[in-house]
Amino acid sequence: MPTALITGITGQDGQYLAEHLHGEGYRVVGLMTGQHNPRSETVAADLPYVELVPGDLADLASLIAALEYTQPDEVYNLGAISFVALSFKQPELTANITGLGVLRLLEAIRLVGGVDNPIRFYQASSSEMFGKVRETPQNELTPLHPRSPYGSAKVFGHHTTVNYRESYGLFACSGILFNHESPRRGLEFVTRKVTNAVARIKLGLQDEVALGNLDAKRDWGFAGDYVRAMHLMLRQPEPDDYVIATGTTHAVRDFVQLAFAAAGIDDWERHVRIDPRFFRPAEVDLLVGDASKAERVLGWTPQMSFEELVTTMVTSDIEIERRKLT
Ligand code: GDR
Repeated sequence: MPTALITGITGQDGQYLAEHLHGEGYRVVGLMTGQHNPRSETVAADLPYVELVPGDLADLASLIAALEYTQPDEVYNLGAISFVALSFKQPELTANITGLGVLRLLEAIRLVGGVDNPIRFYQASSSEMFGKVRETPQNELTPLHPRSPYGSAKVFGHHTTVNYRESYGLFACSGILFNHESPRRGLEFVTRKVTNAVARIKLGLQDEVALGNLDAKRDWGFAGDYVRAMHLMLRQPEPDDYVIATGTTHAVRDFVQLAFAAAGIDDWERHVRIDPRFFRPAEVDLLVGDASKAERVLGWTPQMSFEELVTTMVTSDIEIERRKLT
């Protein structure tokens, strides 16, 4: 039975990946930060087959101990300060966890794995690295120009992953994932913030939602589709980097309109207030990915359409909010 160690096990992607790997016959171990972390109870309830080990991306010794105990075949680094807006408020913390955390984990893998290092490593890189985009669509060779402390930290993590592959021969892959969403998305991200608000407006629990820049364009896919790509990368004969995206882009405004429409509300503008607090010091205006390499080499294509994704999230949030009422 192969063993996978996942950092960021409590996040959206950690949950989908754990389910996927469990279904593939893996022993799944999650790295859990903190003392009496309340999220460990959620993991135990939702993913009872996941084993938890203590460890922190800020603490190299704890990563070494976690690897020695787990003896993983594959390590997926999904742990990060992942909210771009927060990274402007806590840039040093973001650099430490999202950036240096990658270096620490790679060092731990190098030390524990030894000379014929069998541990395969996946780094969750991000389309935020493209930032002020130099070309459209963006592919694996597009120059990077990050626009936030989060984007800069991800660039460091990405280059470090490539560097460990080239320096030490590690089987290290970087998946450059464009935005991926689901009913499990955190409420701070714009998609889930909107679908949650739409559900509450539909049920008469609130009247409006405050948002920032509606003109930004994103390539939004379904997280469940994207974790399959992570696994496929580590199953190849050679390590490499891949863009994972749908190849279509929509403005935040389109997402909002479609989400309201999915709940049968047509006059969406009446329910949206623009609040400058949600604008960022620097914005990523347009993202659209070219995932043709992933299709060609990994045989990966996304299954869920944008429209289906929006409808699924709205339907799920209406159900969640309804349940709270009863
Ligand atoms: P992003 O996701 O920054 O692309 O990073 P997010 O959903 O936070 O923002 C998307 C776009 O929506 C605009 N926006 C708002 N965003 C939020 N969160 N809240 C608002 O009220 C709001 N109004 C408008 C933003 O300005 C932005 O342009 C996500 C994260 O998951 C990263 O961790 C990941 O690496 C990338 O996707 C790929």
